[in-house]
Amino acid sequence: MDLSRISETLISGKADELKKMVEEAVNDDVNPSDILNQGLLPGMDAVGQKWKAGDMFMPEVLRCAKAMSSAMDYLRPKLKDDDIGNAGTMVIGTVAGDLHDIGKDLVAMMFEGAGYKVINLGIDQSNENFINAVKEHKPKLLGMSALLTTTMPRMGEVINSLKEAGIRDQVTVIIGGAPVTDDFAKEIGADLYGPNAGTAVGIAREYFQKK
Ligand code: B12
Repeated sequence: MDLSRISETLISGKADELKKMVEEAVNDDVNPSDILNQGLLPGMDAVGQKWKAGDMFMPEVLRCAKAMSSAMDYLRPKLKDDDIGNAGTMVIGTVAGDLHDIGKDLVAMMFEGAGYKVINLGIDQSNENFINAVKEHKPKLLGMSALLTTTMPRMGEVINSLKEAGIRDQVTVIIGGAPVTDDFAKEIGADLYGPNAGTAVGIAREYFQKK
């Protein structure tokens, strides 16, 4: 099967058709990891790029994200342990007082696709929840999202709590969200800033390669 057809169907946001195609590919003995890496991920990447360029609007992006999510629900159990988690673990969540999760979930999906085991804490996560999750899962990456200028400071507080708990150097912190900037990330002592789901994985990859 030509896996670019999977990408195209994902970009068109047709969830049922996409799931059918992914099932068909699995039944045709296409390697599930190829379906992910050569079909779904390039598709989702293109969605991110199109949105950034203003060629796609939010309702369409959401349709694509839902289609990706339901295809992943089917594909995930078929991926080998090697495919999931071989890049490391990522804990991600939206900070306390903030209920926005669309962008965070896209970021989570991209990292999952890139081979991370992603623990998505959800929205409105207290500083304590972030710290407890880092202690419990010992992730390579901690991702925090904030969409409100009023909740951005929570990110700095979590980083300070990591320092107080003596575990700051055990995890790489990546932050993002519409009002977040690279300067803000530097100011609060985050390691990385990801402007969007399409580029965040690459930014993290480059960072770990240099490290
Ligand atoms: C959808 C939305 C909502 C939805 C959220 C639904 C949901 N499930 O998420 C609802 C209706 C609930 C909502 C509520 C509110 N919202 Co609202 N909302 C938006 C809106 C229109 C779109 C956000 C979105 O989903 N964008 C699409 C995604 C794909 O983009 P993104 O979130 O930016 O994420 C990308 C990047 O930022 C990055 N990223 C995001 N997180 C992370 C994390 C990491 C680790 C990395 C690397 C990258 C990354 O990658 C993502 C994908 O490319 C924005 C406007 C805007 N243009 O941002 C306002 C906006 C964020 N909301 C705003 C406001 C004020 C509110 C409310 C206070 C409104 C009210 N008066 O009730 C409440 C607050 C609720 C709360 N406590 O959180 C303001 C914030 C203003 C400010 N500067 O603080 C905005 C900017 C609208 C505006 N212009 O006034 N909102």
